[in-house]
Amino acid sequence: MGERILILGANGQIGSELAAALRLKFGADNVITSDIREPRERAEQEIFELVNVLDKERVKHLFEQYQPTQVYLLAAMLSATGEQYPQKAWDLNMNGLLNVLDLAVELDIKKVFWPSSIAVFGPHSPKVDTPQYCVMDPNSIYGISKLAGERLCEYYHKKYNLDVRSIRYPGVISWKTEPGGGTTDYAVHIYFEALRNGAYTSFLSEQTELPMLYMQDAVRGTLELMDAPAEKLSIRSSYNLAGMSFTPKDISEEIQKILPSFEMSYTENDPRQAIADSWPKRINDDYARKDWGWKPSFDLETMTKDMIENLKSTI
Ligand code: VAH
Repeated sequence: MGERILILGANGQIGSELAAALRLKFGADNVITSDIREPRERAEQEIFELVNVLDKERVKHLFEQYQPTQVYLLAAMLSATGEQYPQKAWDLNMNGLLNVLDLAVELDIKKVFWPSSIAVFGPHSPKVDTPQYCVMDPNSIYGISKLAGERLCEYYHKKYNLDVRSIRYPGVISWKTEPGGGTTDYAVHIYFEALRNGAYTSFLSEQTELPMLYMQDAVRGTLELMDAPAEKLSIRSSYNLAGMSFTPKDISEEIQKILPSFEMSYTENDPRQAIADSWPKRINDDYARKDWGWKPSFDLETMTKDMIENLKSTI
């Protein structure tokens, strides 16, 4: 039997583009997308189901109805929104994951993907060249839930031999779906605002350097990890993955090379600044490079050109 993919949380920034890539790879008939509400628009031949990942019986019903060989769990509450609703963020991020892990073991799902984040690092983690293993003291509920989730993934792999795989995504940047509720979202909105209004006010200070990844690289890296032979994978918590690192100042100057009249300004005292300040600046992804050949293909210059080129034809 061929691969059949179920994506939970498919309407989000990463889910929607992963779904498109998985339809291309496995055929639209073999990819089932799902989320808590209907998508704004459906792709041609898209099979979509409504589901709340906290409704274990409903998730089990989808597993039994579609018999997926791979499940991608992308439903989560991100860092900034999580700080407004910490109990909801913990419930969704943890119990959604536990439901999927338990059902994957019960129903013998071949592979599971679950996204972690560089948010698992905290104020005492090394800021530069942040290694796979180090002190991890996240102080956002999102980061705490992602760190706990990584521990669960490794536990379910070791105890039940579940083939669950994960990536610590940096801030992911894309033009197709505007993200919501993240601390790194400024690096997406800036492009939309640059084209709409020729100006952007950043909620992060100009020197706030963060690890980032272009969506094409995020999707390719995810599929490469999922395709890698299981015996090659030495990390079953979640892999560090790096693309590029930049500051709001860097990205504004890159945009000005293409849109010279673009104006950048900064607000102060935004609560997301404290979250960003607790995160690393640059990530070391040696394990991903060694275990499954990871290598990013976009940098700030090529991403900016691609973002502006694509947004020009959509805005
Ligand atoms: C957030 N985009 O900002 C997410 C991501 C590393 C950041 O996890 O919450």
